[in-house]
Parts: sequence; structure tokens; C-alpha cells
Amino acid sequence: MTFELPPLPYAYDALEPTIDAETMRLHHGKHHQAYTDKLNEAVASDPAAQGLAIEEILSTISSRAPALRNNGGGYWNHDFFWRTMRSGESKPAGALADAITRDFGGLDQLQSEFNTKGVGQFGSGWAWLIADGAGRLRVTSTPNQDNPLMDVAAERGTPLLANDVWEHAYYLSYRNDRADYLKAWWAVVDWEEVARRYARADR
Ligand code: MN3
Repeated sequence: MTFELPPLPYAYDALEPTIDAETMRLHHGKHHQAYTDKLNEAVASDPAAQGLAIEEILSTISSRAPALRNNGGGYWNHDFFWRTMRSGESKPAGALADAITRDFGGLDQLQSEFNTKGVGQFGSGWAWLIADGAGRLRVTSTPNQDNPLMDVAAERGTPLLANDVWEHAYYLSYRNDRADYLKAWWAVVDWEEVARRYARADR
């Protein structure tokens, strides 16, 4: 089995001006492609990983090679990230909106906590909104290409939403201002997709 680069679900310029087309072209066509290629190399050299779904590899990553952790994470995280976004603003609704109010007090508080996690992640990594086994929402962050599916993650759960805080995600438009990028990014979050993920989460 070979992993393939998933196509972007929209055009490179669809998220302008929040995320510029050149960043999207490089991020998908170069970075995500490289994680995909290196994941395939890592799987080819590890018989124990062959034939497994990417989620199975990630949930047992503590017993696997670092190349699978870095590139399997990079492969999965970016596909999830592209599908977290869309052109045009949306807002949380229904059961997801109720859970946000219950667990954070409201959307403003969720966003503020998430942005703080993203700014506070030292070096490269990701900020996440996850659901725990009881359906409660939490904000967390991971270093490098780790994610909350991995058995090495400090906080595990079902990922609902993620933002990439590696410099390659924002440097062309935002330079070194990660906080500014995190604040602006909410304009392209696809809350309908987040709600679908929440509806499917274990609880
Ligand atoms: Mn990235």
C-alpha cells in the first residue's frame, strides 16, 4: 500500500487573504508531498508497518521508527488541516456550539485559549481542539508533527480542529508574527466540518 498526497479540497488561492496562494502552493505541493514521500520510504523499510491504516500507525507510534512518527504525523496532520478550512466565514452551531459554551464559556474564550497554546508551543508544532472520551472539549498543542492520536501525546483525544504553527505555514504573509496569524486564521475555519467531526467523536 502506498500513501498518496490528498488533493487540496479547494484552489490554492481560496483562502486569500488569510492564507496567500504561494504559501498554500508550497505547503501542499512541497511540504505535504515530502511528508507523503518520506512516509512511503519509512513504511517500505518497516515490515511491521506495512498494510496498516495511517491511524493504526499513529496510535502505536511509540513502538515505531522516528521516521514514521515525523512523516506519518506530517502526512495525517496536513490532510486534516486542509479539511479544517474553507473559503468564507462560518460559526459553530448545534451540539458543537453547546459544548463550546459548556467547556469554555463561549467561542471567544476557546479562541483565546487556542491562540495562547499556539503562541506558547516552542518551536514548530500544532495547536488542537480535541474531544475526550466523554465528549468534553479541550485545547492542546503538540511539538513537531505529533498529534493527539499518537500514544506518545501528552493529551490524547479525537482531533476536531488544528492549526499548523510551523513557520512555513505563515512566514510569507505574517513573517515572524505567529500571534497575528493565529488570530487571523479563524476567518477560514470550516465549523461545519468541525461539527461533523464532533458528531462522530467517541463519547
Ligand atoms: Mn505544515
